[in-house]
Amino acid sequence: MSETTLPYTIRSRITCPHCWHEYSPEESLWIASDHPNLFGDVKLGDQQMVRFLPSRFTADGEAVDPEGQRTSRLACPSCHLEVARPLYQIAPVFFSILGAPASGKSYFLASMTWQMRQLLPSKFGVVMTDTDPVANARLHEYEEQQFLNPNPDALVSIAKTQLDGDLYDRVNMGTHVVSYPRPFLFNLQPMAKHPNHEKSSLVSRVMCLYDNAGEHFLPGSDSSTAPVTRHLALSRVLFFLFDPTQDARFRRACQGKTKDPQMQNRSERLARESVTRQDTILVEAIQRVRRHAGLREDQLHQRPLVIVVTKWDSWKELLPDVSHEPPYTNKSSTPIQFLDNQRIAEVSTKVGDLLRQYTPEIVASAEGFTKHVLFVPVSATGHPPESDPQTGGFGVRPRDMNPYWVEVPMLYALNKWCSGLIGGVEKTK
Ligand SMILES: Nc1nc2c(ncn2[C@@H]2O[C@H](COP(=O)(O)OP(=O)(O)OP(=O)(O)O)[C@@H](O)[C@H]2O)c(=O)[nH]1
Ligand SMILES: [Mg+2]
Ligand SMILES: [Zn+2]
Repeated sequence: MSETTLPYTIRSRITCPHCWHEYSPEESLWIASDHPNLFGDVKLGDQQMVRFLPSRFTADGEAVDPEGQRTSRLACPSCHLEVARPLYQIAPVFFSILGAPASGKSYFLASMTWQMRQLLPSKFGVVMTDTDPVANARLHEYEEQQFLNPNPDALVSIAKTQLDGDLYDRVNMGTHVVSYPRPFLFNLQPMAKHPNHEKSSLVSRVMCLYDNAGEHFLPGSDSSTAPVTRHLALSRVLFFLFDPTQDARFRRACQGKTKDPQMQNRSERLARESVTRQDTILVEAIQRVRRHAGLREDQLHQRPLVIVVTKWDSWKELLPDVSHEPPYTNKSSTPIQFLDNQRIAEVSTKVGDLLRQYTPEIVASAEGFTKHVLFVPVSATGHPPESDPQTGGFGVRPRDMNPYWVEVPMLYALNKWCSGLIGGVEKTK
């Protein structure tokens, strides 16, 4: 494939968002049209169209498949999974979201993407679109259930993320089958009112996120046949979700100060297990990153780590003077808003001090890993869950959904470590 076969500037290196293989665009495979003779791919099985290296192209840059039909869909030469076209034009940025089972990762993702879709165009002059709507379908389901539900009084819940199944793609590598987690992909591009609109090709990004099951971060659970957390190696920023409701010390401190059933006393055995678990997960993730980066145990990493403290609604009484008003501010001369970084830093200091008091081991592990640690409290629901008598689990009613600060960790990461899209103000007072 030469540059003239596609109607836009092509990046010289592409990173596959499924298997993280890096390749040059001319190595790409193409996905055959839906001709019945072309069903079946060696790596992906009978239900998928064959992947091929074309020898013929149409005048407008599409490939011609072995049955003479045109196709524009591209695939990774290593795993054969489809690589959406914007990844050939726009630089990707990978973010990893990690945390213990039930720490709130899936709710966080759904509320964050929902909030970002509303806020980015209206307040920050950035459009956020699905790079590949099919790949993002699961996240759409979550968002629709929580925020667009025609029955706002129904008790709904996001299912626990499975360790395998339809959130994963299975690829036959010849000697073994590998299971890759499906990425969620979003285009972020400056709008006409954005100061960097003219530099769109430089500052735009494809944001790549993954929803792992908490168990994937336990020692021994990432293998060559299920490389479920290899995105940690590429990740620009790590988001570690810490859940105070799983910590006996936080639960004790919140007694009488919350209505959240997750803060009720759990059995001593459960409490002990989950305390070790959250710390173990952070330490394990840090070790995986160190291994991939070739760092010694005592070397600090340059990579930022955001400790996202989830379920803020359930422990907010521990910091009664921290307001959850959005940390955005205006500059007189521009129509777009900026992050109030001073306020975010002040809140980070307070939340960091709180964690130092109750869970010093989390803070010590984080600060031993990198100089860039930020603590951000978030609430994905803004409301405690209720027990669902039908399932025995927890659910929320869509009418109660009132997330706060849930998009702040990502906006801050984009501002600080992926410059040009989201503006920030360091001193507001
Ligand atoms: N109070 C409160 N509860 C929350 C919030 N976000 C999630 N929860 C509850 O936390 C529980 C677990 O949330 P999930 O998002 O499914 O957790 P997860 O980290 O994806 O868990 P795994 O998929 O098992 O790894 C659910 O029962 C939610 O009701 C929040 O912002 N506030
Ligand atoms: Mg989940
Ligand atoms: Zn691939």
